[in-house]
Amino acid sequence: MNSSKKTLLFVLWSFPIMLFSQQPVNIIPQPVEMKINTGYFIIEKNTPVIFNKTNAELTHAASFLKSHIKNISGYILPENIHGKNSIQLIIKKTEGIGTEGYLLTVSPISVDITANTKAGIIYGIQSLFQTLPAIRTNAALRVPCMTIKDYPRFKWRGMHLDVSRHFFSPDFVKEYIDLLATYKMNTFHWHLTDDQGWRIEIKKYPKLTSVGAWRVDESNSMWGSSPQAKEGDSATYGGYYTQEQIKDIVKYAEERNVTIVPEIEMPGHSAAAIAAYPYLSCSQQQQLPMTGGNYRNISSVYCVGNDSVFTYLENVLTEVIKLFPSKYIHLGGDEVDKTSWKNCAKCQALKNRLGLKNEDELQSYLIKKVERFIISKHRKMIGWDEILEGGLAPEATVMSWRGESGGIAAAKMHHDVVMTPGTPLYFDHYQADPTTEPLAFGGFNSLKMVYDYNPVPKELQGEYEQYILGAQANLWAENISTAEHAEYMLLPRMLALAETDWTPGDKKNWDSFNQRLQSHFEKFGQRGIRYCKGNFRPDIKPLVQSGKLFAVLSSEIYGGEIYFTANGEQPTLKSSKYSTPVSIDSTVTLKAITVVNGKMMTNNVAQQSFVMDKAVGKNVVYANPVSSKYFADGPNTLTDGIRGTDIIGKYWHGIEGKDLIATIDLGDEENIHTISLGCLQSYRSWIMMPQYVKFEISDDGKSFTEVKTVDNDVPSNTMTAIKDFTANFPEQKARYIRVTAKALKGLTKDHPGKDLPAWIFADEIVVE
Ligand code: TNX
Repeated sequence: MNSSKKTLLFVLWSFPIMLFSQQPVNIIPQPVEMKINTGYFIIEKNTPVIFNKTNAELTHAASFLKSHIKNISGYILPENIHGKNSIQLIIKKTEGIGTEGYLLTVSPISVDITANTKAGIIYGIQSLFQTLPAIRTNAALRVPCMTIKDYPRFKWRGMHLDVSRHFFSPDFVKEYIDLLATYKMNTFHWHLTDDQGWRIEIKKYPKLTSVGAWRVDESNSMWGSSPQAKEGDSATYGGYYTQEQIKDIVKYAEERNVTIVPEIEMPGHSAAAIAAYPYLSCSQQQQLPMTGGNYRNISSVYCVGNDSVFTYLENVLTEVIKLFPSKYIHLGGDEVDKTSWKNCAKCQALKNRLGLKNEDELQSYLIKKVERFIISKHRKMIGWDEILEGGLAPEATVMSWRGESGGIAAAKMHHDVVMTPGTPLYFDHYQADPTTEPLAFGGFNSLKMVYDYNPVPKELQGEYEQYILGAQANLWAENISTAEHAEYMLLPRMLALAETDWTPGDKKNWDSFNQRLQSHFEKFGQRGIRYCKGNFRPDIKPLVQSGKLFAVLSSEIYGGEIYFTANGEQPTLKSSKYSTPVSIDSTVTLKAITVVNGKMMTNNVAQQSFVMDKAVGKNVVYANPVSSKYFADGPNTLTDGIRGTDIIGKYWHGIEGKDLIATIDLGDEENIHTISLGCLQSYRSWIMMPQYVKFEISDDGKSFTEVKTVDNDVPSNTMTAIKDFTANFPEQKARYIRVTAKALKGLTKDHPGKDLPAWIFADEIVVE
């Protein structure tokens, strides 16, 4: 080929790329159908917005569009001037997109957004915004040509905010709502009342805010052990929303198609209300709102046997219902300590009069009675999954937070359900390596865990699926006192939830999401919004394939590579680079780091030990049952060859308040000289070392001989520790091994849960 031909070919090949190379479209949540075409529509200062002015909803949507364009460009777009290029908003009957869906068509001469409702128009506008710069710019506003057909998978796409444990300003609440709306979330669950502060002005009960909204400032203490308020202390820390502010926020949310579901907690989590009006409790004692999580000598539950409590609740709800147009009113109902009812003459008299079996039925009586009131006001009641206990109110919607089981039970009873299980949807839990993160409530819910969540559990697929309204994440604020920290816990996990709630399951793709996310990070950065950069610690997971054990290493970070060692040394950039599962043939500890662009992302190394010993694969029998909440991989977790790490929800067997007594049958008599049991201490999660561990052996499984007892030497105030209790002894023959980890009598007196049962967490039993 001569050189001029070569040049010509080069020009032909590269020409379309130069002309038509598109800026990428990184919409989150991923639209149902999207096709990117060549070319752009350019929004200029005189680009008109065309819509039917007689339609108030379209008029609102148009001003929403115009005000954002003005913010980023300074342009004040004209309305309804017919020129060559325009942006059109059209509400008309359109098949296949439902009530919240939209069609967005961008060509070089027009942007058309079509929907059945204002909600759809707003979502079309949000998708359009995501293609534009996030902050004031002099650059051209170029929108890539494309066609989108889009609608949500679920109708409840929720995000919660606890404003009681810490108060957040009205401006921040608006910013929060704005973030929800950007990602097409449509429900804001506003947790307005709790033990540590009542946050909504109620005209009939002014003390709810003059007293209940203010607590003694203990912000320098740990939440769980903060000193309680004493009579005479001055309560200066807090705040509340006036009814005028609430109306303004409701309107702001409505403009963005966000419904605010207010939560007024009852009968528990009500210490602040009781501080304002002591007659509401059984004891009727004076108190101040709680300063933290120490419930000693505090009344936090309304008296159910007192009629004036119901009058109060109805009066409060009447004002709440006037302020919030939401179909749903959240009544709380969680974590009710019913002891005060057991000791209260009025509550017991009511129980006997109604012939109720227990205090759970008293709670159910209260919730059902208040539900009737809510229904009489043409609203619907929603509550936490404890409202199932003692009988579910007839039309209640259930918010399943203690895992999915409450939600599954409710759906099977034909009740609507919102899924919000602690794992992975509690955004007050850690999202990255706890040693490098701000203090969180505990737990671990990474971005990918949120992304991978499916709101429809296996048990409900098919017939019961229709009862799942959607998924919601909760942001409890015990440890979150600033707007920046709240944003940090929210972002980017809410974006993963938004895609889970909106995009059909088969259209979700983690790698694509992770890649699209990068441009949202850039925009957060430009806007000064704090977000978490993610979990840099690699994940190490066992994999058994054809009877062989492997370790699978992965990283959530976009572009992350993993380097690892298997010889105990700290991994560096010179260690082995991970590509395929590592075969595990002997006792080994893998250590791994994440590397991005040739840079180690954290000094904190992921570590997982695998053991090969005489107990691996053998059956374990427990004298006291292990908690179903901490059952790890099943009954033989103590002998599965995988050691528990500092991640609590993984690999550990947990037992509350009782001795852990495990017996292993080795199958045959073996020569043994060492037995050990690994235990975890995690002070803030009430997990403590046992008093001691006793090791016994036997050849018949009936009569056992003690070989050694090893005392604990980890101080009770150590926050986190993993300890192997190890017995070395002269070699002996044995077939059965019994290990007893002795429970503490109760949590120690320095602990916020003083005298209450502690947990024992154990993994693994190693026999050599
Ligand atoms: C449980 S979730 C609670 C909240 C706490 C939260 C901390 C629920 C219904 N109750 O009161 O803030 O755990 O994660």
